[in-house]
Amino acid sequence: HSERETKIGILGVPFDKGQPKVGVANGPDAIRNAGLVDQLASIHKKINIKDYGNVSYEINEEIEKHVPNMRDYVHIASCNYELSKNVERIINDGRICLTLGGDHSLGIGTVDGHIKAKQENVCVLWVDAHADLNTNKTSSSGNVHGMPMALLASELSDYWPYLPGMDWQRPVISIRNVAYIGLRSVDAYERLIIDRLGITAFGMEEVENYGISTVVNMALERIDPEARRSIHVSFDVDSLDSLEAPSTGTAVRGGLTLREGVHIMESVYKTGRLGAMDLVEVNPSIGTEGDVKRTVEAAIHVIMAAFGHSRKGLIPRDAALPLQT
Ligand code: 4U7
Ligand code: MN
Ligand code: MN
Ligand code: MN
Repeated sequence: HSERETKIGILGVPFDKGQPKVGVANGPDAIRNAGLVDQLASIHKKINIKDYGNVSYEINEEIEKHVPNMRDYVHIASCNYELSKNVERIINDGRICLTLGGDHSLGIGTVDGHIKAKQENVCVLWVDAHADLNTNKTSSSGNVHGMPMALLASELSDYWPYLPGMDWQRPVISIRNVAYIGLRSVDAYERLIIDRLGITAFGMEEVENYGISTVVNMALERIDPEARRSIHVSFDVDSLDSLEAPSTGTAVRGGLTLREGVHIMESVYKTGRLGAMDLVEVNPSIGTEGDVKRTVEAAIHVIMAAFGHSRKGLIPRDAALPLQT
């Protein structure tokens, strides 16, 4: 374990229209204010960080206002359009794009931007309690943060109506290049799709049966068998147990420990192929001050592991043990 040159581009997405609870738009600043940049910089000297600030968007008035059972559709389409362009630019700047959410509907734009930058040579690790695989026909809530994977998957494109203002978004990721880790709250139609399409899904049962280390290795082997693809990790903080990350809108008990979350990202870091990471669904308006602190700290630990922080400690590359003088 030693230092490796790592260029990071941070992008905040203060977006909350993919779900009904207030507060999740403050996720990016809560994570920044807890010292994210300084902590990342402290991993080692070969880390180079640029904070691109927050994405802003204007409502595209051309877009027809309504798609059945997709709440705040116009916001979703307009924000993700800007987001995709930002992610594409950051990756083309030669940086790993770290997107701070915001609710998980932003996964539409981040995965799209990553795919455009890397000419489709991308695989996706979706770490989440939920599958986020609903269409507007199957969703019981109409909340788009439960739909991004279904919008991204090429195998599901026939199950969507025409989506005005979303022509830029090509559902190009084959679901064969996607793996889930952490599932424990899957809707009936989502389960149907997972089974019919044979999607690689490691729920909490598999984490128990095999252990997290084997699970990550199996997941990466399935979605990137030749070890050539750029890896996109979309990390929903609700994948963690609600004792570890209580301040989130759709908490589910019985989830990953922080150690398991950290282990996933350490494994991804070791591949050297992390291309983009989302850390989403931190809601600083939910829970006590202590809950918020705990959740934000958990998010930062997971991010640190993704960018090379080692629990074993790092050997400085060119240094010798200081002599007594
Ligand atoms: B999250 C849900 F019905 N499946 O569609 C839905 F249970 O980004 C929850 O993973 C979605 O937090 C959760 O509304 C979306 C519900
Ligand atoms: Mn999610
Ligand atoms: Mn979730
Ligand atoms: Mn959620």
